[in-house]
Amino acid sequence: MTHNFKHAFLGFYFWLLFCRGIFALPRCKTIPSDPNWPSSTEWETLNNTLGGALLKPVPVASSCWAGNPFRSPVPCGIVEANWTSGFFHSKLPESVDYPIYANNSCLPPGSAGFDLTQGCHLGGLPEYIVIATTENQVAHAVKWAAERNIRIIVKGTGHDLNGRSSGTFSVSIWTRYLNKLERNPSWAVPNTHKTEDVFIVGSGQQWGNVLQEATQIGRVVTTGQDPSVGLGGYIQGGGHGPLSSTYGLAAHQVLQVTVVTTTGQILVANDNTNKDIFWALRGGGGGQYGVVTEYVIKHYPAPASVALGTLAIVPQSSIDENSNSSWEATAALLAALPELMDAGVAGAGTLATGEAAIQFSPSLQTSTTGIVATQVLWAFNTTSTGLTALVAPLVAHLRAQSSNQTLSISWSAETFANYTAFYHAIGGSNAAGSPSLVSSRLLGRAELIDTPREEVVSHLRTALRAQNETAGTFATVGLQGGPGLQKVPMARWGAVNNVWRTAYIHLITYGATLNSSPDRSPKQALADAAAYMAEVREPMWRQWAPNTGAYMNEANPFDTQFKHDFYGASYSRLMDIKGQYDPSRSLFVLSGVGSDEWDYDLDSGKLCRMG
Ligand SMILES: Cc1cc2nc3c(=O)[nH]c(=O)nc-3n(C[C@H](O)[C@H](O)[C@H](O)COP(=O)(O)OP(=O)(O)OC[C@H]3O[C@@H](n4cnc5c(N)ncnc54)[C@H](O)[C@@H]3O)c2cc1C
Ligand SMILES: *[C@@H]1O[C@H](CO)[C@@H](O)[C@H](O)[C@H]1NC(C)=O
Ligand SMILES: *[C@@H]1O[C@H](CO)[C@@H](O)[C@H](O)[C@H]1NC(C)=O
Ligand SMILES: *[C@@H]1O[C@H](CO)[C@@H](O)[C@H](O)[C@H]1NC(C)=O
Ligand SMILES: *[C@@H]1O[C@H](CO)[C@@H](O)[C@H](O)[C@H]1NC(C)=O
Ligand SMILES: *[C@@H]1O[C@H](CO)[C@@H](O)[C@H](O)[C@H]1NC(C)=O
Ligand SMILES: *[C@@H]1O[C@H](CO)[C@@H](O)[C@H](O)[C@H]1NC(C)=O
Ligand SMILES: *[C@@H]1O[C@H](CO)[C@@H](O)[C@H](O)[C@H]1NC(C)=O
Ligand SMILES: CC(=O)N[C@H]1CO[C@H](CO)[C@@H](O)[C@@H]1O
Repeated sequence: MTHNFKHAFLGFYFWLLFCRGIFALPRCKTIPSDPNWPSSTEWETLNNTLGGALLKPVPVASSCWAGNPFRSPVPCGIVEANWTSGFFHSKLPESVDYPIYANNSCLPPGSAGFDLTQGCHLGGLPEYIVIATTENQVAHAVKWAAERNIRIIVKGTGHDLNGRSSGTFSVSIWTRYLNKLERNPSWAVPNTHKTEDVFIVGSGQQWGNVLQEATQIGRVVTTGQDPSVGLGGYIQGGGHGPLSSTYGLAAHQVLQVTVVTTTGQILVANDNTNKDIFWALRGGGGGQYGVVTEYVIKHYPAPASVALGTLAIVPQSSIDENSNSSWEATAALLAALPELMDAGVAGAGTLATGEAAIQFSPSLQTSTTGIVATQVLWAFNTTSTGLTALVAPLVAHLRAQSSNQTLSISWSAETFANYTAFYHAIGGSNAAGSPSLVSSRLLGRAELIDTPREEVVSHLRTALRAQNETAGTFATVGLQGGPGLQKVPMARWGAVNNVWRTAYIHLITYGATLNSSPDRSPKQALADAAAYMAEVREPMWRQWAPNTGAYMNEANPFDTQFKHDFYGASYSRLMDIKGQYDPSRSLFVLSGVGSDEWDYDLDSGKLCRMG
């Protein structure tokens, strides 16, 4: 009896194991301390199959640490001097712009988050990196890793604001040398008898190179504002820039994608074939469905000239009346933007408070309790005179509102003879290396114009609040939606969150303090900043703009409503596609589809299913 019972029990136990093995995925991704982590011989075999393209990461800042534990060949002084340059990190296989998401694992002295007690480890960096040059290599590597239950990440430039191109205990596919850049003036458009003049571009290319190639033949492409931004994750998240309000987002320009899935398939996806993953890769988020190797993209005629101007609103002093007046004027400015955009104006601006305002407005002598707005505006195929004529009524309106000299309102404009000179002038800082956690929202007419002005002012005050009130903070005002998006045909829309269709402004706010310290690990520091955003910013957006969402590439990855905010109506179809093409769930990113089923613990480095 006892014997039989024991037997039955064992049988049940083995049945359970059997079920887990066959039907259920393992709870956690395999890590080096697990017995089933591949042996060094197996990694060597993989390396041989990949033609020697497998790299054990060498944290570049290792040279700054006693004994240079990883033997970094780059002298520490060079690392220190370049740490805040996005171009620098993009050239390195392991490095990312926002190292807090890689657990600040090996930082140079003086950099944000540096902590002598933390030392230099692989830590949050990948275990191995594939320096990919061919699709077959990528296919072999990802299938190999997925079969061994090892986490896979994809790094192009490493610019990601939300750490989505880094990951502990992972194999990283580095796309930098998938750098094809060709024009095909008669590319056969699938499903039609037509041809189109296109660029065929490797996913690891950076926009500056593509634009340079385009402008040489009198054409332009839908880049980001900085030349260092890569195609890979930028396109998959949507991709806005100086031309998006004219032609739509970068995802809308894609006619074909070549993608390698974690099952080892190399797929060509377009309007005719593999339509579901083609749809997902246009706006459904980077690093989630497969490794894109190549894009076929549209290009457009270069404008004959570009007008560029700056409208600045600066409170004359910190007295209450001036301060209030600056908030009201800023709300009036935002309300005027949709009309201007419909008339062909785009741009990018900043709003700043506290001490931060001084940085943005040299004319401001002291910190302000008001807000400083610096709105850069541009328009194509026109001159400074043409742009000034469009902006003049707004400038006059703002000046009339401030008749008691509460504000200084200035406007100046110039004309650029060509797109290259304009792009150079607006080119951002390509900045990297400092921790930040943003919270953002897409705003349209309903939020900017139809919402009562005093409510907009109140939301703006919340949007520009800072955890450190003295330091203040800033926000960026991107005129990146508007008419160009409204004109995109549905066939070209892809999985981009459809709230972009009615959005005009992409407002990104900062202001959460994000400082790791010897007693606050990066995980805890991120959690603290996320808590501030969850308490102050996110509820404000939900009140002001409940029906819109956020641009996932520049948004709060800890937003608890990321499904609604980042993906909107596309979410459930994206879940299906993710399940189909990445059945082993090897590709995890923060706030990716299905990411709420997983817990990525930066302290332990473990990536495990919840529950
Ligand atoms: C200085 C700077 C300026 C920026 N300016 C703009 C701007 O003007 N407009 C805008 O829209 N955004 C801008 N961004 C945000 C930008 O969209 C994101 O940083 C985006 O993640 C960049 O993509 P990437 O491929 O260059 O970066 P990466 O960090 O390399 O990748 C980002 C994400 O995409 C995935 N990914 C990358 N390549 C591939 C691939 N080939 N296949 C599959 N997944 C891939 C990665 O796994 C990761 O999840 C800017 C960022 C910075 C740092
Ligand atoms: C892979 O092989 C190349 C070429 O033989 C070698 O340089 C490299 O160090 C190897 N990578 C690893 C991780 O051993
Ligand atoms: C991350 O950093 C913390 C210290 O800030 C450390 O305790 C932890 O072990 C690190 N985790 C990994 C995976 O490197
Ligand atoms: C600018 O004008 C050129 C013709 O000179 C035209 O081809 C192009 O489409 C125009 N661009 C924009 C953005 O209006
Ligand atoms: C400024 O605005 C605040 C908040 O709305 C209000 O309490 C205060 O009375 C205003 N001050 C002046 C001088 O208008
Ligand atoms: C200007 O100041 C006067 C006197 O203080 C006040 O009555 C008036 O309302 C102010 N006007 C504006 C536009 O603030
Ligand atoms: C573009 O304009 C700049 C500045 O006016 C000029 O130096 C440059 O030669 C121009 N480039 C082309 C290709 O016309
Ligand atoms: C707040 O910011 C000010 C000004 O930048 C700085 O001097 C101060 O140390 C900061 N306070 C905290 C608590 O970080
Ligand atoms: C690789 C890289 O970006 N190097 C730069 C580092 O900084 C020095 C000095 O500022 C530059 O000269 C290098 O080009």
